Order: sequence, then structure tokens, then C-alpha cells
Amino acid sequence: MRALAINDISCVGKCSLTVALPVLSACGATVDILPTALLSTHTGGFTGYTFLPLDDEMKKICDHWETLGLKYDVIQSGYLGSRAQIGFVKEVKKRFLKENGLFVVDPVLGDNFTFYKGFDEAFAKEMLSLCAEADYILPNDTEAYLLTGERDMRKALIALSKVCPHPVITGADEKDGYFLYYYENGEKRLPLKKVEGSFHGAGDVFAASFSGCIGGGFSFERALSLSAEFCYRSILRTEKEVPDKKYGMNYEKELSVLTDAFKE
Ligand code: PXL
Repeated sequence: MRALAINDISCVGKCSLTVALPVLSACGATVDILPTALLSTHTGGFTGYTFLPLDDEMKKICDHWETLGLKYDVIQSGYLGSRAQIGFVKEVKKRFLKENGLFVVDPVLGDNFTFYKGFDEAFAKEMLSLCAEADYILPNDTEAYLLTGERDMRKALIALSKVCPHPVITGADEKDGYFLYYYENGEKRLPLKKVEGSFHGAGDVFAASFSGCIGGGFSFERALSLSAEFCYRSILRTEKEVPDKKYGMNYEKELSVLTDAFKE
């Protein structure tokens, strides 16, 4: 499986491409990267970070790749630095995804029911148009709300299912527990084990794992449950081992969840 990860390089803080590369590799993928921006750290919780958008470079990189005839089984997009980049990712999909390849979009917009720094309603609207091109989308509850205006996650899922065939809402607090919502011939939910607290980068760990599992041939449900298990085990480890959660998830020693599954 050849995978393309489109995401930023946050040099510190374990998210985006620094997570996508090892996690997709653990799923047996040959991983190429298209960096969207270069930051000294991610934007969640750090101050004074540097930010270099790579719009012009992305175009040049893709023009070069075209001469190599590269095509991907799975393309996964994450953090995008501008509305123009969202338009460009649609073009990347057209130019580089194999005919039966899968396009997975993590519509990175925000958390805790607020936008990440630099994003707004207009950006969310554009992101929704990218979701319409995807086979799978992986918003968290905040992003599902920002994309649909629905705070009820069942309603948000139904609204998203009209945009993309397989939406997944990666974590929703409900009266009767904590759930992942997904749509496959109707709305479904998978109970998740909840660990209190906020774990930066958990969405990126999940997205990379899901993309690797679905691109590697697992069913939708198996890709979800395996990624939920990998993420949960990484969160437990992070809770114990990482005092400052903005430094990201300690997922490395749990990669065997994925490597073992791909040996089967
Ligand atoms: O984890 C999502 C993410 C990705 N990339 C950058 C971010 C964030 C969330 O804060 O700031 C640069």
C-alpha cells in the first residue's frame, strides 16, 4: 500500500506528519508526505510558535511528482494552513489518487467547541466542501459541530452522511457513555473507554491509524475498532508518562497493536 499524508510538520508536540509517518508505516504502508506548513510547535497550548505556510512549495512538489507517475492507494489529509490549500488538496486527490483509492479527510478545525487559532467560519465552510470529496471523514465532536451547526452528535452524523458516504465522529460524550459515531447503512455507534482529560494529538493518532487500516484492506468496522484500541492504549500510557499533555501522545510503544494486526 502506498499512502500520501498531507499535513503540517509541527517540529515539537507529536501531531500531524510526525505521527502520520510512523503510524502509517506500522500499518505496512510506504508513506510519502506533502507538508502544508512548517511550525516550531503545534498551535495548541504553545505561545510564540513559528509558522511557515508551504503553498508555493506544495505546487512545485506535486508538479515534480507528476513526472514520476506517482499514484496512491490512500491519501489522508489533516491540518491545512489556508483556504487556498483546501482547494489545492482537491486537485491533489484528482491528480494522485488511484482509481479505486481511498481519500480520508480529518477536517482539523478545533477542539473543546472552539476553533484552533487562525480558523473561522469561512474556513469551516471550505473544509466541508473538501469533506464532500472524501470516502471517509474523521471529525471530533467540535469539528462535527463546526461543520454542521448541530450539537447533537446523532444529528450531526446524519447531516454529514449527506455530504460524505462514511462520516465518523471520533468521540462524543452522551448521557449513557462515551461513543464513536459512524455511518454505514445508517447511524451506528461504538462504545469507547473514556479517560478523563484532554490529550493533544489523539485525533491525529486515530486518523493515521484509521487511514492505514482502511488503506491496508481492513473493513470499516475493524479499522475503527483497531484504531480505537490503539488510541485508548496510547492515551493510558500518555496519562501516566506525560506530565504536560501539550507534548503529545506516547503512542510509540503501542504500535504493536497495529503491527500485530497486519501480521495476521
Ligand atoms: O492535532 C491537530 C493539529 C495539527 N496541526 C497543528 C495544530 C493542531 C492542533 O492544535 O496546531 C499545527
